[in-house]
Amino acid sequence: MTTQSPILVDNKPGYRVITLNRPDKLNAFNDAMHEALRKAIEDAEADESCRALMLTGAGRAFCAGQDLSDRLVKPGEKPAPRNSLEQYYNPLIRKIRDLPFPVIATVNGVAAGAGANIALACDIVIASLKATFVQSFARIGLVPDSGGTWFLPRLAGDARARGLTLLAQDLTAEKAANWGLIWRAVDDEILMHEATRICEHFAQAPTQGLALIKRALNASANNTLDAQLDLERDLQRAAHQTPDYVEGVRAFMEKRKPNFTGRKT
Ligand code: T3D
Repeated sequence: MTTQSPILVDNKPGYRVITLNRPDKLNAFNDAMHEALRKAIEDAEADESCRALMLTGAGRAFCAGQDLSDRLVKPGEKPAPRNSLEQYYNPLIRKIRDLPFPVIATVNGVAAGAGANIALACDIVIASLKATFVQSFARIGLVPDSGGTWFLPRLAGDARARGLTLLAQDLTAEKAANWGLIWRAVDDEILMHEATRICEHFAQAPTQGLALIKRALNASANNTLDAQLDLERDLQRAAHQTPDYVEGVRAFMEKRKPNFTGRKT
């Protein structure tokens, strides 16, 4: 019997596609999938030619969060203390936010529990109109994790964050887009085409500048306007030193398409 890999990696020119691959479990996370995903992301980060990352799911789901079959407690026993947030989910969310290139969640189907919040942590979220986002935690007595209690109030506002997390109802991709939680909801038939176009765009974009934009946006949630203005000044100075800035201005003046390399020097 062959064991299927919990993560599939497809190296495309200028970007990588990582597919969560436990379709029978709606791509729920077990330790092996966490380890494989961590390695795949580290490999992408170490590859200088990788300028964007797509995260998607195999089969009919994006990801159903933690594999609950690993969490079943026998009658009369107490649940074992779990370290999975510290060990896996929190480093994953931090890594997605900190990667020096855009991360695109291509949400092909249901995204539940940590699966929903991993998608929301990505820079661009494009979803099939068939997809739903489910803060399912309260259905089983848990607290939203993987940044859900941070992202949701900021993306959707406090009232919607409370409704979504406390009622734990399904949110359609269409409503998620209307509420500003995600970038776009599109017909299922064109999802991969549209997501690929985004990745191909990023594969030829001024990557160093995009990394600086990510840093600015990541910091803005906790900064005063004064602090953010100072940060923008510093990041703009760094952007001015990139070859892609020089190329961008030159191409504009020469009325041609820029040829961005994404390189640091
Ligand atoms: O303990 C810690 O480490 C803390 C960390 C927590 C992070 C978390 O993510 S907690 C939240 C865990 N996830 C959930 O609570 C979601 C559970 N799944 C569902 O609520 C539903 O499956 C969905 C809403 C995602 C989809 O519903 P539906 O009706 O489309 O599919 P289904 O029939 O429920 O599921 C299909 C199969 O996938 C089914 O298996 P079967 O009967 O065909 O053999 C189901 O058991 C399996 N599956 C779905 N989600 C999980 C799962 N198996 C294990 N773990 C899952 N999370």
